Amino acid sequence: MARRFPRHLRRRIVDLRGVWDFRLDGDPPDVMAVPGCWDATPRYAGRRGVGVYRRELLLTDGTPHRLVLDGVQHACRVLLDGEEIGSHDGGFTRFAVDVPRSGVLEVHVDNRDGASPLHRDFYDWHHYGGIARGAELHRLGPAWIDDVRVTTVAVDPVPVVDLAIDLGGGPAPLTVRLGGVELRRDRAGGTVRERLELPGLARWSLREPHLHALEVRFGEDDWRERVGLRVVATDGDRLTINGEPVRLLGVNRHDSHPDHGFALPDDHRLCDLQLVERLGANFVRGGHYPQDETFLELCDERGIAVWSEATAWQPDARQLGDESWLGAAERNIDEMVAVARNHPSVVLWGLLNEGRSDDPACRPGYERLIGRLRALDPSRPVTYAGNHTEHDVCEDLVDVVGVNTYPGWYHDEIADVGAVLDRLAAHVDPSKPVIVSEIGAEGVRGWRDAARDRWSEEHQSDLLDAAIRHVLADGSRFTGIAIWVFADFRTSNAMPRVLGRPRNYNQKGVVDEYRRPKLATDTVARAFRASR
Ligand code: ADA
Repeated sequence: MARRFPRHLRRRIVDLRGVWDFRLDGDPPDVMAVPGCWDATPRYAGRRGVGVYRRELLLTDGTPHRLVLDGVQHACRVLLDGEEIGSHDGGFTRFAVDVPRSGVLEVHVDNRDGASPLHRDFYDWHHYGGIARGAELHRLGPAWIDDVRVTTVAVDPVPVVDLAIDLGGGPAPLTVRLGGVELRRDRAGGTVRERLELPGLARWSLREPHLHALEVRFGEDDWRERVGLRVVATDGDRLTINGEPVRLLGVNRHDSHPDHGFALPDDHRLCDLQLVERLGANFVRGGHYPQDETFLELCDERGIAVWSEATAWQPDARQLGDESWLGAAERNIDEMVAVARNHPSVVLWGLLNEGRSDDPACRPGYERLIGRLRALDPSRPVTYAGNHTEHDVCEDLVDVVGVNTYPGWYHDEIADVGAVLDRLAAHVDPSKPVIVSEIGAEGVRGWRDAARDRWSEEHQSDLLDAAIRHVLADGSRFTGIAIWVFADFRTSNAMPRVLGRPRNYNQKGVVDEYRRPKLATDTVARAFRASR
């Protein structure tokens, strides 16, 4: 959770990273790292249950204090001296719990199938358990800042941003500084809205990702962001940034690693981005859940576009008609937007991966969740990755159409890739951009085969080459491509999926789970770079 660009320099924050007391179900007392995932450690490999994390919390004074937890997989109850003070479901997002006094903190973390409606074993990934992205204790003081939301409303003729600042406590002086503009107000709590004109400030783009420091002070408290001035829109069948059409070339990415589960250290996230850059890519789809904030910060700096996606995998009418599932999905959307919205790299909001968008019974669920996203942030196009393109009844609800398809792997042959992509694209409203949001083949690293058969590195490489060249061809209908997938990843042990996943890994990675290259690495890099 420690950000590259610290959000607070003045607020008193105790970073709770370290080794906590831990006990999984009836096992003997033990210890576990925070951040960390217990089932990525040898003693608890593959274990499901309720892990109780324990440590003492000391409040420094009588002002409000808040415990901030990030990426608790998948659901938890938070207790202080045995009394419940909060609960949460859904991993991959950040949430806060008010802490009334000093005492012994326990976080009871549940990674069993269905502990959260958003995490089910039939999904095509392994649901590691733990406090995966960090924990902090914040002293808020007598006046504090709850949130800062920054939206670029225009870049021409001068950049203009809207700020919304949520304040607690007070009254106290409020100061806002951004790019030479300074505002001073005397305020008590509530939301402050300001519109700032920023003449002369450079814009953010994929090629020139300029960032500007925003500092908000309220009494003793502070909140800092890096602002990228850019407007994302669609113009007919193109996606634009600052009015310029962009082509998104990249990969889908799981935020996981065999040695760390979902608790990737920053050096691993940086390593992933270095490899993404080596591929010549400018785009990452966070499939299928919100990415860690440090990763977004690094994308902001490097001009890598991000499709930020709320957690879901193939929801059907059962989920999309179930109030508890929809409620959890809404909270997940709210929490994703809260973390990701100020990051200029996030150019698309995504949701409901491969949901039953062909089933009219699902449409009300799509309407509700897409409506939620648009209400929270009308400034970004919305999309979903669909695999029912020919019979889709929800496509009119989104701005950009994502198409998931596996020609040359689950059906058809490599020679058919172009025809299959074009046939699917022909079903999409011609006035909307289309992205190939998933395409790929399994390639077992080390399995080289002169016959270039399925599962070989050669077959995977040939397929990706064909797909990228088709998307980049003159007159292409496609605005982008996200290869499935950046790195191999552990998947669910549930039958029958495991029968199609040797080693229980999804091996459609361009690199393997330890980020070692396959033949496809160079092939993709050559094909992406040829477009520049
Ligand atoms: C789907 C799904 C991915 C992954 C992929 C595959 O399209 O969206 O999560 O499971 O298939 O590898 O088969």
